[in-house]
Amino acid sequence: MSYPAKELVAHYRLMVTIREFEEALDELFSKGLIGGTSHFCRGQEACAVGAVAALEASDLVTSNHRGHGHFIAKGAELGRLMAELMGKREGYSGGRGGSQHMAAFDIGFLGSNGITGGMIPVATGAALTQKLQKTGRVVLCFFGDGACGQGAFHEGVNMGAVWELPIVYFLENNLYAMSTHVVENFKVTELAQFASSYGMTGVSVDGNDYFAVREAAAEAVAQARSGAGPTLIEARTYRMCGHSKSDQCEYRSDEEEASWAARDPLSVMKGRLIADGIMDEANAAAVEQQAAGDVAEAIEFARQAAEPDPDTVTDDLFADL
Ligand SMILES: Cc1ncc(C[n+]2csc(CCOP(=O)(O)OP(=O)(O)O)c2C)c(N)n1
Ligand SMILES: [Mg+2]
Repeated sequence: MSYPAKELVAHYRLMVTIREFEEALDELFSKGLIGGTSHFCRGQEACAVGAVAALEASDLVTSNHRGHGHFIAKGAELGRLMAELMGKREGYSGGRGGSQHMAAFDIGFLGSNGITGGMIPVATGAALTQKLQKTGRVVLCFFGDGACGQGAFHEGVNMGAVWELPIVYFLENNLYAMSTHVVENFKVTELAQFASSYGMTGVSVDGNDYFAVREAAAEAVAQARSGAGPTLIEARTYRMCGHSKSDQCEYRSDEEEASWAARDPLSVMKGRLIADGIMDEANAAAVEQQAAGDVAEAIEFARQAAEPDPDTVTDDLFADL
């Protein structure tokens, strides 16, 4: 499958933007400008950008705790995303949700969620809505290997398969759920095998290769939209960072980390675009500079943004105080 050159360069820029955004975030944490914790998707950018590339703009995405990349790929405004992380009023959740609790229904981003596997039933319900209301929209549901150990995964995908819902279950198998290796969590070696238990299509792809991800996602999206039901895509990837801010990765070997760093999805994409004559080193450097500029602008926007009004502290609460 060939794609327009302009689009591929734009998607490379998006992948670099995700990387730059989280690198900037790391620095803001160290300066104390952002508190709490956060889960970075460094190394998994091809999953987010490649899979979302297979969607129409009106399609829907659900995310998990490692969601900055998914949200940026779906069209998040970087400034509002950064403002959310800084707890500002202009943030996507008014500064109340932070990294793991952001949504933007207007661009079809139904939300990130800190509960492992928690969005799988939500995404399945959203897909049921699309089917009943005949909207023609597809739901793309991102989650990790750890989520496959949750009942919510098995109940959700079974329901999606039985009702032939317009949904793509996108599993980012980055080999670890916190410090637990995937072989300690599951007897099956290819997590895409779970699909056969539920009578649905299952495929395993190189999650560090934008093109492999996009092709698998495009097929799955077409199947879902045609009414032929869901696909479970297992994208094999690696988080090139700790699980969260406090993780020093002592459970992984230097050799393992180095072997995945050699297959960094940004380098893979850049190498492919240069080999195909779509970009040269100078174009790549310009794109990288643009991405860094976008992130710097977002930080400035967020720093200038207003703090939430203390009088609104009880707004949007369901419980009466
Ligand atoms: C129901 C639930 N159990 C445990 C946790 C603690 N927890 C947070 S992230 C995580 C691991 C998730 O692993 P995976 O799904 O593979 O995603 P990854 O972090 O690798 O992207 C766990 C166990 C949680 N957030 N929710
Ligand atoms: Mg994982």
